[in-house]
Amino acid sequence: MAVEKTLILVKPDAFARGLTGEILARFERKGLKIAALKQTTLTVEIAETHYGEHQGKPFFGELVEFITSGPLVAAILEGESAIKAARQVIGATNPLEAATGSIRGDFAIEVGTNLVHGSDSPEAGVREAGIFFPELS
Ligand code: ABT
Ligand code: MG
Repeated sequence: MAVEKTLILVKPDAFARGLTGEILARFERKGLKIAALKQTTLTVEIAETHYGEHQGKPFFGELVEFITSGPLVAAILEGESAIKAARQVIGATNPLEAATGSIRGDFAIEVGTNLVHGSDSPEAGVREAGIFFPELS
């Protein structure tokens, strides 16, 4: 076990639905600490950098359009095994396969609007934290 940092996004769909507080509360109740927090609206350039691993995939255009469509909330969460813990709280990528009790399982239906992002490795956590909070690195 190791203390890790993960980058969380409350995506524009969740922000617009007024789920920001509910979502952040679930991470806090899990035991993760909020180390940084901000509201921002992404430029296409930052969105393409953040989702760089998906460049060329059929859903990439829609993904960038969606994630830049309105304000979102970005947070760095810190704690033991924060990457895995946060992804457990978030649930599977496809909300219809996400467990009840997870954020996506409880509040989402479609994969293209699945409410929350969480880094998928410690390396991604460091990279993504640098994109959203350059002032901290
Ligand atoms: P993110 O936390 O947003 O990265 O989602 P997750 O890691 O659970 O899933 P990945 B595979 O990284 O998906 C990134 C975004 O792309 C969307 N997507 C994914 C689709 O729209 N269609 C697909 O077939 C797949 C595989 C879901 C994710 N984001 N949104 N919004
Ligand atoms: Mg991902």
